[in-house]
Amino acid sequence: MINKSATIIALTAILIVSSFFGITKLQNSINNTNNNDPIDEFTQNAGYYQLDFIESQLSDGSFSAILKWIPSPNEIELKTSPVIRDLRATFQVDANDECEFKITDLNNSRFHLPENEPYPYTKQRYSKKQKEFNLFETEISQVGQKFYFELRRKSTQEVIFSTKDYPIYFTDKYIEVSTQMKDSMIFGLGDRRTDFLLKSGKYSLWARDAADVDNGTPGKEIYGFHPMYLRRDIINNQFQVTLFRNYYGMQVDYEQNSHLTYKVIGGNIDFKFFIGDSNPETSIKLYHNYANGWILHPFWSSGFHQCRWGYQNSDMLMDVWDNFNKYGIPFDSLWTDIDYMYQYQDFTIDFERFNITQMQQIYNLSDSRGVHWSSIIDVGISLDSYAAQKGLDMNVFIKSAKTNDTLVGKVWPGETYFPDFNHPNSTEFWYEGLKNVSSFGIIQDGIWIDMNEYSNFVNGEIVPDQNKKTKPFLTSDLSSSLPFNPLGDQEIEYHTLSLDAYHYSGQDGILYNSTNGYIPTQYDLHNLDGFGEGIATYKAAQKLGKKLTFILSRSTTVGSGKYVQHWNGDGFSTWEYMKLSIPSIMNFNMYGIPFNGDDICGLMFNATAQICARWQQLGSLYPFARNHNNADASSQEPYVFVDHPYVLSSTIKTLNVRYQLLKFYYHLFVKANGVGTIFRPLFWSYPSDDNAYQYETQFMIGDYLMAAPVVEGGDEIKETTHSCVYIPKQAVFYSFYDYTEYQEGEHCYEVPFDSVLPLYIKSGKILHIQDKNKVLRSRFLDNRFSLLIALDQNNYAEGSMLTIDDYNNDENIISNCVEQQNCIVDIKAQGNMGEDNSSFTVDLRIQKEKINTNFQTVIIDKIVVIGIKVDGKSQSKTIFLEENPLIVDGGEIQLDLQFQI
Ligand code: MIG
Repeated sequence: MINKSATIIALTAILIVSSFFGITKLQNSINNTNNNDPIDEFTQNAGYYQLDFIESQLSDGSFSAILKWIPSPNEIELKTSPVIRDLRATFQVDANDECEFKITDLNNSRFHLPENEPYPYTKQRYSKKQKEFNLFETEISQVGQKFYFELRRKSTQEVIFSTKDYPIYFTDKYIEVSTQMKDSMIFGLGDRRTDFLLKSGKYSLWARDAADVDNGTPGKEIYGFHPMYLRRDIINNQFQVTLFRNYYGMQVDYEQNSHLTYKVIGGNIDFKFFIGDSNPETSIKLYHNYANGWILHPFWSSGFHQCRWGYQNSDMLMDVWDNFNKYGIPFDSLWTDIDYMYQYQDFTIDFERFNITQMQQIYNLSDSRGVHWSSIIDVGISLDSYAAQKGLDMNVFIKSAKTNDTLVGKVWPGETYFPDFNHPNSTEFWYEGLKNVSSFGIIQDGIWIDMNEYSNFVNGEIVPDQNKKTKPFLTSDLSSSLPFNPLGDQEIEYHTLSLDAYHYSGQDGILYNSTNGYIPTQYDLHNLDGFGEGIATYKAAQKLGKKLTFILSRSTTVGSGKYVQHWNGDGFSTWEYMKLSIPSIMNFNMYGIPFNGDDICGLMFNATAQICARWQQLGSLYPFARNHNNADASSQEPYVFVDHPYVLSSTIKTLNVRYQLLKFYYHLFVKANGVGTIFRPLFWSYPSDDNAYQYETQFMIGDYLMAAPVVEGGDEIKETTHSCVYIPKQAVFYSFYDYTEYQEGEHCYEVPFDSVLPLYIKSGKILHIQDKNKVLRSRFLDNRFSLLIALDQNNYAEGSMLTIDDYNNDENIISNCVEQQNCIVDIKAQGNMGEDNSSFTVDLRIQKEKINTNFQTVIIDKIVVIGIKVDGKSQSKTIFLEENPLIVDGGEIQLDLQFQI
């Protein structure tokens, strides 16, 4: 007591000299020390939900139960958020490895998203829905007792989810629910930039335009909304995925090995569980299947991309294009950022600065040097533009609750409206806009949708004041009345739209079909804004005749992968951001948007030569590889570092490797058929090796290749960096470059600045690569391959490849592969050492995967057998088949290779 009053006296002394602004601030902090946070006041005195009665029970284990709030005598209810006293808890078995647990109000009348397209929904899968086949079991409290729910894995008895020792609060705008988290490690809960293994902390989920690194304090979330996590039970080495199917803003308080608490400002308690096994991929595939899978990108987009904010005119584009051509840097697309537009207005080109003839030359794909045009579209529509008029006529903009008129915010072009992608006309509106862009004589092959959180330069909205010349911005009363701010000190309307802004209401709503007249607000739909734009853009692109679409969206949510691809958004040209790009890409693979990348060499700040070289090396195996820079940083195209020629030479070398692997990489996407991950952490292939979890910057491409990028600074004089690779227990890898064998443990070496990405082939795998030294555009990769057969301890290896000769024709890929997966052959090799130890044979078999496999001609003209053990040492043997190449064009192929060693 004495101490406290002493503090207050000291503060009063400061108040005398501080401004009025200062006074309010200090008083706030005094209030906080008195601890009258309404949530604390409520939860510290609140009652609990009692299990009133069991309503129904099914033989598969499903049930529903009625809960009743038992208030405590000294309860202090939240002013703006009354307790919902009567609830229904339901547990539903969807399959033997998939189930859900929900708590809703009795009429299920609170806002929630439908469970059908475009949203993720439960697919009917073949499974015997009988209790004894379930991989899980449940336990709930006794009738008349405080309600709890527990889900366990039957085989191990590990707890998957349990509210047993934690309260449940269900009020109108504040819901709290927790689960125990013992002996667990978790991954996910994005969108954020942080390590892959989630540390204890408070994590906000809310779509926001920001470039923060998340250290576990609230308000550090970024663009997307993915309330799912993958959990590993450490004791049993089992994996499962938990999705919280609630799209409202939330905060997750996580304490490693203890508990995880969701604090959310609306909706229902709605969990979906996917029960995998000891292979993390099993759980993720179940999750992706539920999330409607992900879409295949066009082949060209897997090439290298060059972008910059600040290519202000077509002369500058021409200069970049010339330099790429002159230096022979492989690339497939040259991007334009907001610079190309007329006064930053969507669907326009500023022809004064961007000469259409020059553009037509760069983007002419019949010229061997031509590249694809990818360009940005922002979500805000300038009030001054033709598109605004059109949009007003079609009534497709988000409305202000303050003016009951179109909401006005501010982005690059000045004041803007924002499309309401719930409006049935919005699809047509967006299509008209994109069609306009395609009428100028160049084709927009990559569509980049930015600022779609929605990002706004003012907080809330601009409200014109008739009496004053100024136009103040205003936030909504709704946000100030929320009992809980999931973003902590960060204002929830900071740089986005007012929460009370409203959307279209009607049965034909695209994102939400309102049947009872309910008008959805930004508060309900904020985290779906980018999702809505993604769907509209996808539909427009389809209508414009694109077959496989490439739409790069900054904001995403559960299910976005069916429509768009993604990049990680803004970051700095620092080692920290470079390193964190790796877990971000792994995360988006888990979220079901595997074609993802980070801005190579970093967006903000000046990239040093060393960072840019290392980032080009790392980025050469990002699924999506684009060098991107902002307007006020120094140039960072690979050729500008004239004092450090290693940037250019290592970029070319490492991109040549990318192009050698381009068809192999693409084949992994085709083979995955819209579910599963491609770019993965090391432990994905070695889940039972506890050490593997510590190497977060080593990554796997499928289950074939492992990269150990250099992500730290080195010796500027010697121009090398000391770097290590960890090989998991019992694993064997071979260098991709010289086939040296690497056995379990850590191996350290010097990596020159001027080098390729350290890369290793997993033993037991067959890669198909294209041994071309310089193919500068993906469309010039032919149908000739080399097989790299990396034998395991039993002299066995396997792989697969596509039976497609033209990857550039989308129609060809779609009709021969995508729908039925009928363009794949399996390749198997069994090696045998001759009796005399001087000859070795390889029995190579190529078999179609499906009866109705479509065969176009694929040629194998070189085979490298790696890992032949001679006197305990690993050797390799290269066999050239140029005279008599292996032609994969149907049937079964069997080849016996015999050679001396
Ligand atoms: O307010 O279009 O993340 O890639 O270069 C910044 C300019 C807007 C943010 C994107 C970034 C892009 C930039 N944009």
